[in-house]
Amino acid sequence: MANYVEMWKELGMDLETHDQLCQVLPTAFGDTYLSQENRPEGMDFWDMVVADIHGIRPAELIEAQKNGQKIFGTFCVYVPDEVVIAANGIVTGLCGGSQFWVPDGEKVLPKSTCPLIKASVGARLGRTCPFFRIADMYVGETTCDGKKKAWEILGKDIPMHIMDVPQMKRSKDIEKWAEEIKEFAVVVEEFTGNKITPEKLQQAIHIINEKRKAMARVYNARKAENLPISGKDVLLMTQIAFFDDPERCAQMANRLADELEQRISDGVSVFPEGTKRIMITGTPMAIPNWKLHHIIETSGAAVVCEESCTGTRYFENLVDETKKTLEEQYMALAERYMGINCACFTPNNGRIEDILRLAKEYNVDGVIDVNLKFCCLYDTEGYTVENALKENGIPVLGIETDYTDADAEQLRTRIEAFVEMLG
Ligand code: BJ8
Repeated sequence: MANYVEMWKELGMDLETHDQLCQVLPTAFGDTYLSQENRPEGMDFWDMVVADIHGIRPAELIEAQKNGQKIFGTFCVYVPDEVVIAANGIVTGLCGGSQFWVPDGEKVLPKSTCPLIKASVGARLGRTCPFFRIADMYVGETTCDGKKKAWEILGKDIPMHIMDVPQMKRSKDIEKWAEEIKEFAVVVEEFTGNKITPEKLQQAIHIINEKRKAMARVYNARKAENLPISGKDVLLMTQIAFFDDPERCAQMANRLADELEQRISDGVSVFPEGTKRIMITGTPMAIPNWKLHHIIETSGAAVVCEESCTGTRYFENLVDETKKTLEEQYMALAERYMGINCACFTPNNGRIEDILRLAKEYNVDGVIDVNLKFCCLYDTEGYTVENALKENGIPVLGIETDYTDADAEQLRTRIEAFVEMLG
């Protein structure tokens, strides 16, 4: 990553501390990813992105800024990328997934805040992530209390727009969300200086739908009996999808899906026959949080699906592309985004239905319901999730963890016992 030092300097980054991250990441990636055997060749793209994760894409974004484009940093899958793209803006996901950023977050947040929020705030305030430095505007949302308060702190450091996500999903809530999207569009237009037209929005909707379809193809390949790809590799694709160019993401995911479909017809599997199939449900795993997948896939099981925002919640359901006016398009966006089932909604029966449906579609042997420490929403909903799974005869293991490695051995023992029990 050495070639990018000048760029990082210009971004006002803390180079000394950032250097420490650059030193540990390649080893962590090598141990977790490159140690896998028979990986699909199509993963070479994502390996390349990770190898220069703070270099290649940030450099592209800076180039785009020089050409007058604005970068919007987001933290939640409810924020509609389509609106930003329609105004010739660029979206980059900003959720922090490393313990490295947590201490800087803890300087301003209570320790009893979820690590995702602490890492996200720490990455900005500690000046150790180029993406957080590059974004011209952050877009927050009112999903959980921790995030709401974090936006107030981040908003002192950078322009911040907050979208008010409803707490329920009645028709009036969906209409409210359409209004919120419309207001966001005005903010984006003013910030970028570009008008959003129905044609531009339709084009943006198409681009993001194509990305969703391509990712769904990769996920579909995991439904096969012979698993052509590891869960870890798919997680990496999904994590990078949050900050990559959406058209390139679709192209690369389609290329990977072609290879996986070929592997399925050739009977190629990256796991031995009979490997137990695990679905993960719960809180998102932002890059470089590969901890749980790595433990599961080195404990005799395979992750075949993630019911999370770094999984099916990110790409399932398309936006209706047939709408012709902005009003209709905002409503179509609201309907699609309100179809995401995050634990911040009440009631949230849709999520339970999703989990049971996915367990069947991916033919899972067991479910690991994971909760990031101090996430009250997913922790509480875990009770309903686990009961529903048990009632349907699907073994489930509930886990709470954070970004540290302190509990890795304990988790391994519990997961190994769970996998053995599935046998
Ligand atoms: S749609 S899951 S991306 S809010 S884990 S920060 S909820 S305390 S990340 Fe999320 Fe949007 Fe929901 Fe998905 Fe809060 Fe919980 Fe932390 Fe969370």
